Parts: sequence; C-alpha cells; structure tokens
Amino acid sequence: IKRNAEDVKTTKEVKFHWFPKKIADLDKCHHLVTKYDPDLDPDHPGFTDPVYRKRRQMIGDIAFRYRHGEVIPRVEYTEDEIGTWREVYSTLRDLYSTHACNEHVEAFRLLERHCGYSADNIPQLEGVSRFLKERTGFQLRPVAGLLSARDFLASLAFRVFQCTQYIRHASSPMHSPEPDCVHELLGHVPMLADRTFAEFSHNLGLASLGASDEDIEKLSTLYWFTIEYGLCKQNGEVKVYGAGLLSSYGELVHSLSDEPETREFDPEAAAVQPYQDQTYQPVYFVSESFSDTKEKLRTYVAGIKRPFSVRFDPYTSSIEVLDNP
Ligand code: HBI
Ligand code: FE
Repeated sequence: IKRNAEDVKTTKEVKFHWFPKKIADLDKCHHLVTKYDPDLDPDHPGFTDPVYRKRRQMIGDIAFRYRHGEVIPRVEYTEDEIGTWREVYSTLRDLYSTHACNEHVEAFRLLERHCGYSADNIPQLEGVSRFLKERTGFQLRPVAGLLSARDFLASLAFRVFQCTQYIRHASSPMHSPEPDCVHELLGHVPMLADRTFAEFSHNLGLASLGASDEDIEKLSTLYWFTIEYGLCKQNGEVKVYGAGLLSSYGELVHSLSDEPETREFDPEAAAVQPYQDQTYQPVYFVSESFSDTKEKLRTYVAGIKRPFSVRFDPYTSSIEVLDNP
C-alpha cells in the first residue's frame, strides 16, 4: 500500500490522517495558521508596532517550549497590558448579566471568587487550568496563536483546550483579529466549566480524530456556529454562549439585537453554513439547550464515515482505536 503523505496512515486499504492517541501526543499538535499574526497581517492593530510584536513573540515562545505535564509558566503582564484587560473586562462584565447564558454567569462568579478574575488582574493559565480540571476535567495548555482546525479539535478529544497567553494590542481593546487571552479567559473558560458544554466540546473533538479534510471543515464550521457564535434559549429569552461573542463588546450587543437573522440549531445546516471572520455574523444558530445541542451533535457525528471508531479512556487520557467490522 502506497503512502501519499507522511501524515497519512493506512489501515487495510483505507487512508486516514495521523492523530494523537495519548495526551502527550498533543505536543505534536502545534501547526499554526499565521494569516492573522501581527507579523504577517497588515490589518492587525500590532502590525506596525515592533514592541508589541516582540512581546507577543516572547509569550508565544512559552508555548513552543511547553511540553505536556509541565506547569504553565507565569507571565508577568505589564501595566499597559493590564490596562487593556481592565478596559475590556469592565465593559464586558456589565453586559454579561443581560446577555450571557446562566452557565457563563455562574462560572464567572466562581472564577472571580477563586481564580483571580478581576478588572485589575489577568489570571494566570496554570491556576485557571487547575480550576477547570476540578470542575469538568478540562485543562489548558499554552498555544502561540491560531492553531490548525485539525490540531485544535484533536486537543478537545483529550479535554485539553489550547489557550493563547498574549493579549491584544492596546489600540484595539474591543476587538482582536486572532485569539488572545481576553477571548480565551472571558469567552471560552467560563463555558468549559459547565459539564454539558464540556461534554459537547469533548465529543466534537473525538469526532475529528482521523477525519477527512472535508469532515474537519464541517466540524470546524459547527464549532464556529456553536462554541464561538452560539445562542441558546433560557427561560423564554435568547442568551449568548459563544466565546467569540462573549469576548467582543460590539458583536455581543449585535447578536441579541434585531439585526441578525437567527435560526434554530441544526447540525446538518450549521456544518455547511458559509461564514466569515472579518466582521459580524449575518446569521446565528439558537439552541434549545446544551443537552439538546449535545444530543443533536451525537446524531450528526454518528453519520460521519470513518474506517474505525474511537473511545476515550479517562483513566489514562488516551484514545482506544477500534477497527470497524
Ligand atoms: N486556535 N488558538 C486557537 N484558538 C481557537 O479558538 C481556534 C484555533 N484554531 C481553530 C479554531 N479555533 C476554530 O475556528 C475551528 O477551526 C476549530
Ligand atoms: Fe475561540
């Protein structure tokens, strides 16, 4: 049997992509997408700021050196960086009580009480990771920027969230073209503290292991319309659970206004809905509840063809691969 590419393995006659089998294999899942880097993207607010670029590089190097199982090194944030954090933290926090879903509000309170979340402090990833591990078994590992969809989704299969540690440019506190620690800590982390949401994320990750490029594209689009831009019904109102919304003042307001179109969440439709990452979404998907969304995802991924099935072993944090009959 011929091998076309180094990372394509074969079982019987069927080819599939290499994927991590044990949690330490995530050290190899580090392929970055650099199109929104401040070094390469002329629209990045830090593009013309060499001091910012150097700082981001330095914090990114922590992630490049990091290996699974190590303590995540602390970053001593500068007064400028804390200033950016303060501005966005206090603005967004005021909106959460009216805009964010219960689960987010609830977890946020705990993070403020136990994890150093406050307007004057950028929480350290190690402490946040320990908090999540106790709540849902999720943990963080540092990443240097936007990761390839395949690597990013694969880490979710191990209940690992790859988390950036640098902060957005001071000139643009309300928006960042790439993920930064404001997006991760205010948007993603509170949601990962919820059991049902964590399970949904885990299942999306498991479905991605060894999947075809076409299926990765679909799963990544599903990720986009749920984990990043999802809305859900709660007590007769629509609330926000997507991290991309919860970390962006303008779009958070926009998403619950009359302007955008909203549709009932349907994984088949969401997986192929075109989207763009340059401006506000024209359409959002509204879930009935997280358990409903989780069940619908279960049905959807059961329809994805793979020459094998996978099972996560929580005792060893590894993946068992079972050949399909
Ligand atoms: N990389 N660091 C990082 N953070 C994300 O939120 C992220 C990513 N890569 C891809 C991605 N999100 C999604 O848009 C999907 O493609 C999985
Ligand atoms: Fe994100």
